[in-house]
Amino acid sequence: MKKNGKGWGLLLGLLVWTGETLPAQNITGVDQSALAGERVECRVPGHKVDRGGWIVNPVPHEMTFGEGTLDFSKGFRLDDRRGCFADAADFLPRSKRGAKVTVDFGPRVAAACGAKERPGAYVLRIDGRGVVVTGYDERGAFYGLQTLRQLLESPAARLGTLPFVTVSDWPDMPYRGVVEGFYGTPWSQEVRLSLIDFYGRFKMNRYVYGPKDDPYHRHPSWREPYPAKEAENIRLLVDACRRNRVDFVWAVHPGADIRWNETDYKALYDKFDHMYELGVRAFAIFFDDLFGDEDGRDPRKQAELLNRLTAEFVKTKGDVAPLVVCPTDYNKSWANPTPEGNLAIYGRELDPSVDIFWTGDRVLGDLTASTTEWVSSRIARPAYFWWNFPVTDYQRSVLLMGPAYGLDTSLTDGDVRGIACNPMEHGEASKVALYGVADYTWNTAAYNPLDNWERGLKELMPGAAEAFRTFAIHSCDADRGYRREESWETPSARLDAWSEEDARKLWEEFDRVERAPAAIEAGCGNPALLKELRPWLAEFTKLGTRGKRALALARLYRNGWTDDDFRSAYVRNLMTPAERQAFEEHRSGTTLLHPVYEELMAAMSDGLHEPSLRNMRAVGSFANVQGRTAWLDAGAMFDNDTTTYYSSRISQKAGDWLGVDLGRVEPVREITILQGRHSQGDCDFFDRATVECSPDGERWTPLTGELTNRYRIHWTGDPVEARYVRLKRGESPRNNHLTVRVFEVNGSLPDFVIGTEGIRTAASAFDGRLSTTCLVQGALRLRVPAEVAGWTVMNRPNGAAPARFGQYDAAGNLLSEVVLDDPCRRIARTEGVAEVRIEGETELFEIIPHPAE
Ligand code: 14T
Repeated sequence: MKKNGKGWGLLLGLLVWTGETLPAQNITGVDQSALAGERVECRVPGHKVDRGGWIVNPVPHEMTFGEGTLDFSKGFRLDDRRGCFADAADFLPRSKRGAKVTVDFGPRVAAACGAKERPGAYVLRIDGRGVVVTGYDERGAFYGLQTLRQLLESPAARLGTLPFVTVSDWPDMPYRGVVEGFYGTPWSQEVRLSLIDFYGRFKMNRYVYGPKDDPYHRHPSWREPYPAKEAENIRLLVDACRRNRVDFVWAVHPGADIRWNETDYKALYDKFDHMYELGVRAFAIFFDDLFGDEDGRDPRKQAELLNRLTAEFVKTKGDVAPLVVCPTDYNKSWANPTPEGNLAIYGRELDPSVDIFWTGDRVLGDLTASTTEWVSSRIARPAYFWWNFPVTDYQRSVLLMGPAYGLDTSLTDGDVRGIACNPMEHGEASKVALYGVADYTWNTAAYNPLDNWERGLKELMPGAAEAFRTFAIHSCDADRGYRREESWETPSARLDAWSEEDARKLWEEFDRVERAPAAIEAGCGNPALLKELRPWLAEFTKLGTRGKRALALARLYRNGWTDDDFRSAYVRNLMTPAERQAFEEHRSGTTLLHPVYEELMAAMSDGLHEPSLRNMRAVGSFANVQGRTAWLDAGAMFDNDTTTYYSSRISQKAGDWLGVDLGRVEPVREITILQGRHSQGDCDFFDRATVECSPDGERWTPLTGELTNRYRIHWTGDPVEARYVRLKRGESPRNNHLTVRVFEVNGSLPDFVIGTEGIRTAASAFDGRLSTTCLVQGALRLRVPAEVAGWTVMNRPNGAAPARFGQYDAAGNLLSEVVLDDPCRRIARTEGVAEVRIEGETELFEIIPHPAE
C-alpha cells in the first residue's frame, strides 16, 4: 500500500471502527444496525490445525516423526519395569507375540533418554524395536502412557500401525485441574468418577473438592465428620484419584461461623484428621464469599491458622501436600490493595509453602499477566488461578460450551502455579472447557483455543461431532457475567437491511439447529452427558424451527404479503408465555439466534397494524431501548402492568432520557410515569428529571419544572400537539440504572374500551404490536363508534374452548357471534351494534378497528 496521507487516514479510520465499535456491540448484543447483514469474524484466538490424524491432548511439547511405522496388529506385550502400570496400561491389547512396550521411570533412565528434568516429564519413543515410555518420575511415565493411548485412539491408527515418533514432553504448570467450587447441586458420585478418569487421561493432576452446597464442607456442619455413606464415597474418590495420578484436595469453608479459639482449632484439626483417615493427603481452606462482618474475615487470624496447621498437621504427618487457601480478597476488584490489605498480610505472614487462590481482576475474569503481577507482588509468591469458567451458578439457564480462552499464553510457572477450573454443575458438559484447561496448563505457549475446542468436541462426541458443534457454537454466552463469543460463523438478518445471501445462510443454520438434537440423541454415546444436555436440546430444536419460520415469514413480508393467511402463520410462530418460560429456563442462541427471531418478528409486527392505530415505541439515550432483545423490556412500559418494567441495565448519566414515540402527532393531555421497580427505597430512577414533549424528536418543550425524587410523575394540562414525550435527567451524582414501569400518554387504553374485568395488560391489544399480548379471562368490552366498519382480531386460539366475539345492541341483545378459533379473524360490523364483547379465555395479540370507507 502506498503510504500517503490518505491511505493511512483510511486505515486509521478502519482501526478505530473495528477496534472500538465492533467488539462492544458484538458483546453486548445491542444495536447491531451498523453491522446489518455481516458477521464479525471470530475473536476467539487460534485456528484449526491439521494434525495428520494424530490427536494428542494436551498438545505435546516436542513430537518428532521418523520414517517408518510400527505394526501393532498382533497387539502388545508389556514390560512394566516398576510394576505399577498394569492398570494404567490396560488399554493395550495384550499378546505374547505383540510389539514390546517398556515402561520405566526415574531420573537415571530419564537422563539416558533425554527427558526433561522435571516432575511429570516423559519421553515416548516408538521405533522398529517397539515402544519405550520413560518417565522422569512415576507420573511422567503415566503421562507417557496417556500419550500412547491417544495415539492408538487417533483416527490415523485405524490402519493398525503407529508412526515412528519421539515425544519429549513435560507439564508447564505444576497445578492442572479442577475445583468443584460452585453453588448448586454438587456433582454425583458417578459424574465425579467419570471426571477423575478424564483428568487422568488428559494429564490433569488436581481435583480440589469444595462444593458450596456440601454441608460438611461449609456451614452448618464443617466441624462434623462425614456420615458413613458419604465418607465411603470420599474414600472411593481418593482411590480413583490415586489410580489417575491426581491429588485429591479436600477443602473446608469455615469462615461463616469460625471462632478464633482452641475449640475451633481443634475442631478443624480433627476434621482434617478424619479426612486423612479416608486417604486425603492434600487440604485447602476457603475464606471466600464472606460478605458480612464475620470474625472469619480476619486475614491475620486466617494466616495464623494456616501456619499452625502447616506446622502441626502438614509437617507432622509428613505425607501431606502444602495447604491451599482462598483469601477473602480473592479478586482485584474486591481486594484492599494496601500493605494493610488481606493479600499483603498473607505476603508477609503466611508460610511461604501455602498456595493462594486468585480469580483475577474480578470474580469472573481472564488469566492475564497484569493480574498475576498485581497479586504476586502482594502475596510474595505466584498465585494459584481459580478460573470461574465454565461455572454457571450465576446464570443457571445456560450451558457454557464454547472454547476456553482468555488465558495468556506467555505466562509460566513463575507467574502462576496453575489453574483450578471451576466448572458447571453439569460435570459432563464441562469437559469441553476442561479439555482446554488441560491443554493450556500443560503446554502454555502452544495453546490454541479454537483448535483445542474443535478437537475437544470430537473427543467428547465422536458419534455426532457436527451436531454437537452446532449446539456448542450457539451455547457459549451467558448474556451476563463472563461474556463469551457466540455464533461467530452465522450471519445476522434484519428486515431493514436484508441480504438474501445472509438470510439463506441463516436459514440453513437454523435448519441445522433444528436437526442437531436428534443427531445428538442418536449418536452421543455418553448417557450421562445426554442427560445433562437434554433440557437444552429440547429448546434448541424449537429455536431452530421458529427461526426458520421467522425467516420464511420475513421473505413473504418483504414481498408485501401481509394478508390474513400471513397473519395466521405469523401468530402461530409467536412464542406462548409457556414456551417463553421454558426457553428462559434452558437458553441457547442468546447472543444471535434468539435475538434474530425476536427482531424479525417485532419488525414484521410493526407493519401489520392499520395506520389508524397508535403505534407506540420506546425511544431514549440508552442503547438497549431499541436493541435486539430489549424491545420486549421497553414495551413493558406501555402494557398497563405495573409489575413489568424497562431497565437500562447500565448506569445513568446527565442528559440521559427515555420516552415514547406515539407514531404520529396528537394532542397530549395526560402523562403518567412510574419510575423504579418499587415505589419505596428504589435507586434505579432519575432523581432529577423534566418531562418534555416534541413534534419531531428535535425541538423539545418542557412540560414541567425539574422534579426531584419522584417515582410517580403525573402531568395534565392544556393539550399540546406532540409525537414524542420524554423524561430527561438533570444534574445528579446518581449513577444507578434507570427502571421505568409505566410510561403512559393520554391513558393507556383507547377511549372506546369500556370494560376490562379479569383482564391483564389490556393495552397490549391496542398497541399495534403483535409481540405484546393481553390475557383475557372474562370479558373485554368495546364501544363501537360510528366510523368503525369492522375489526381484525388476532389471538392465539384456545384449542378446547375458543373465545367468542359478540356484537350487542344498546339493549344488550346479542346480534351476532364469531368464534375466535383462527389466529386471524376479520369481522364485519353487524347492523345495529352498540357494543362488542370478547368473552372467554384467550391470549389476544391485537384488535384492529377498520375505519369505514
Ligand atoms: F472462591 C472464589 F474464588 C470464588 O469464586 N467463589 C465463589 C464461587 O464459589 C462461585 O462458583 C463463583 C462463580 O459464581 O463466584 C464466587 O461466588 C460469588 C461471587 C460473587 F460475585 C458469590 C457471590 C457473589 F456476589
